[in-house]
Amino acid sequence: MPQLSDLTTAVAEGKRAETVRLTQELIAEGAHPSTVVEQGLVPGMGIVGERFKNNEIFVPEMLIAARAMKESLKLLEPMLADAGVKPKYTVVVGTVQGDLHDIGKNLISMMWRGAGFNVVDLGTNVSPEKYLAAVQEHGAHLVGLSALLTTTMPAMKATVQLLRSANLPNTKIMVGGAPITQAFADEIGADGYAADAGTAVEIAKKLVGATA
Ligand code: B1M
Repeated sequence: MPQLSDLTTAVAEGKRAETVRLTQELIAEGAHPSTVVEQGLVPGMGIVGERFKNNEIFVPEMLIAARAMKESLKLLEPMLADAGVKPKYTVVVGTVQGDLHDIGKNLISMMWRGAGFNVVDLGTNVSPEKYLAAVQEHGAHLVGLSALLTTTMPAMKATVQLLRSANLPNTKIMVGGAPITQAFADEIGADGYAADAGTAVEIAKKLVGATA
């Protein structure tokens, strides 16, 4: 029987076919999809990040590992998003300008869909203006900004500033991503911050005033 640690190793080593196979096997053995994500896949990317920081691997290896994780997430998405409820709240989500990291943002989107939100995903490298246009077009109750680079944190701040200047009293702003902290969220005037996908659901529901 496969272990979650085997999946962590497969992602860290960028073994796409093995990552998919282990994901399938773990699910077949009864593992919960969010456990597979949080205790199998995410730690694998943590290892990749450490190795990259220590110059043991480079961008291509990071990319290969990311592809393996994405393949597995594709498989898990229907299970994570199977809420069966009619969406009542709309969330616009994206990774901020200059930032191409999308795995965390995609994971948050899946969890939000699973929690019954209508999610409008703008993708990566999203300019402040594009967020604003989408929020206005969709009448979003919440806008989620993700940033993975310290160098793109200013873009997050600029986006919050633009959204605030547009006076949207019914739209809450939520931020997250590896370098983001509650202190930074407070400093730039966001309404909410979450460190991980599970908390992101909890905070999003609280911000829009969802009861269930
Ligand atoms: Co990049 N990268 N990367 N990278 N990369 C990091 C972020 C880094 C920490 C690696 C390291 O040095 N240890 C480092 C940033 C350092 C810093 O800024 N301090 C880094 C760097 C430097 C770079 C480049 C500059 C490298 C280069 O080119 N020299 C470059 C930048 C490109 C760009 O964006 N302009 C780059 C490129 C890439 C790849 C393209 C190769 C690839 C991304 C592929 C993709 O996303 N499609 C990549 C990867 C894979 C990583 C690491 C290894 C993994 C990121 C990831 O997917 N994690 C990462 C190291 C790490 O994070 N340990 C690293 C898994 C994911 C589930 O977690 O995204 O953190 P995460 O999301 C979490 C939470 O943060 C939170 O919930 C999620 C689930 O728990 N969360 C939110 C995220 N968004 C949220 C929003 C919310 C709430 C919570 O509300 C709205």
